[in-house]
Amino acid sequence: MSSSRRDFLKLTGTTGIAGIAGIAGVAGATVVASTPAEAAVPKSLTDRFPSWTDEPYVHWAGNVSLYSAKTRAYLVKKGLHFVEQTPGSTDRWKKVINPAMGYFGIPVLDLPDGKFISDTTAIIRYLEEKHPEPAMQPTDPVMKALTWLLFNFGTEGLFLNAQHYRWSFEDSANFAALDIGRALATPNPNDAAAIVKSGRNFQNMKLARFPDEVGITEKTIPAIEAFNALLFEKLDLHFRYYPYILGGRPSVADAAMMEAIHAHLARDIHPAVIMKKTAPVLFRWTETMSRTANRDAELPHVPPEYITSDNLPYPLVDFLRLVCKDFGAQFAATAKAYEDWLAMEPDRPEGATITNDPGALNRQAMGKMEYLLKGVKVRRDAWPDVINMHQYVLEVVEAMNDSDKARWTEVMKIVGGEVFLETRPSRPVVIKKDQKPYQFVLGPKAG
Ligand SMILES: N[C@@H](CCC(=O)N[C@@H](CS)C(=O)NCC(=O)O)C(=O)O
Repeated sequence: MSSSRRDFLKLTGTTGIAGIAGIAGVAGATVVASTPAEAAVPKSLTDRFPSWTDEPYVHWAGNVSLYSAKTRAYLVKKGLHFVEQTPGSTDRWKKVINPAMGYFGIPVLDLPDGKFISDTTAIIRYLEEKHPEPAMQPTDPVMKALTWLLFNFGTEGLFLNAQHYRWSFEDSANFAALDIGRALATPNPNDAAAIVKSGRNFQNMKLARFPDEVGITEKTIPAIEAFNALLFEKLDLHFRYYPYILGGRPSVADAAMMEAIHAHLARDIHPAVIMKKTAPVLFRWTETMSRTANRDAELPHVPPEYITSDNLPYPLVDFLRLVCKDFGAQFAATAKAYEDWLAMEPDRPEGATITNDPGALNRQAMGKMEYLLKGVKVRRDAWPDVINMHQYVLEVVEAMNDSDKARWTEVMKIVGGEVFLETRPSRPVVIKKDQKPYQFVLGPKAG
């Protein structure tokens, strides 16, 4: 059987409705190879819906997956034609993607030419360049820098919130484990026991690693929860006035924030109840971000434009202060861990993998870092992703004229973001996730 990307484009045989009380009925679809002839769409429909004839992007993802929610929200709001597929036991995943990457990691984006890209940031940077319109970032340089800062925050600043609220509560954990089992289901998606077992194995692996790897412990949990309560409160207020984080138009920052806020906090049982009770408008934002229409039903008067940097509304400023304080501390510790890692072996060649644990390449740890979250010390692995994303902020700032630079500095000072002004990695972190070695690697030495 060919392992072409067409293997999974057509699902047939949704049998097993009778099994509705059990898992078998849900997963009765069979994956079959579809040929161009089989995939043909009647002419009457192709005339009305031309995009049906385009080759779609394939988003290898999981509905339950944290990072998949970022790329999915991006694809939806960008208006790109895509289909989503869980890895399961499909040939292309097993025989092509997984061996090429050398580790399991989703999401992955299949391109029409047979190539693929892994990593949410690499995928979004690629698509923004390939499809400049409609842009998912403001043109005003100050707002654009802010967008990439929030992109970094949304991608890595809420990891502890996401994992704590999923795995520390039995109801949430049971729900997620079942969903994960289905996404990974192999070899038989109808085997309920195997699905539950696969999800449970994943859960046990995560729970065993979280205290040391990311610092979720009895001591840090109260701080994570205090931070989460403030996050919900501030975002709920902002979204009463604006449908998106930067105003009347969605951006890559919204997409990144969907990662934790939608995939875990709005879907998992325990945090979803907290969100619906304490931050219902934030919950509505997760729905708005999941559909293609950009105008929000409750906020039709907001023009479809980004907020301008000379007119930042108070709730947004207040939220940015929270980001700068709490993510700022994590960011500063990551930057220090990176410089320490560089200093350990200053002559590493360009292209060297940024890690101190070559066995763990999905999450490349550079060493341990420590920072304070709500006054409590968090000790955890530092990841190069955060430095890579900061470079996109610096790129925008470097291209600014003097008056924009002055404005950016002023805004950052107002919201307590000095650390984002001052931090400049001494060697670039290069994202290389569209070809081997599918890793973050070192860029050249300066000068
Ligand atoms: N930096 C990656 C992280 C992707 C990632 O960690 N994905 C999770 C699923 S949400 C995964 O594949 N985990 C596999 C594992 O932990 O073994 C990205 O932005 O895409």
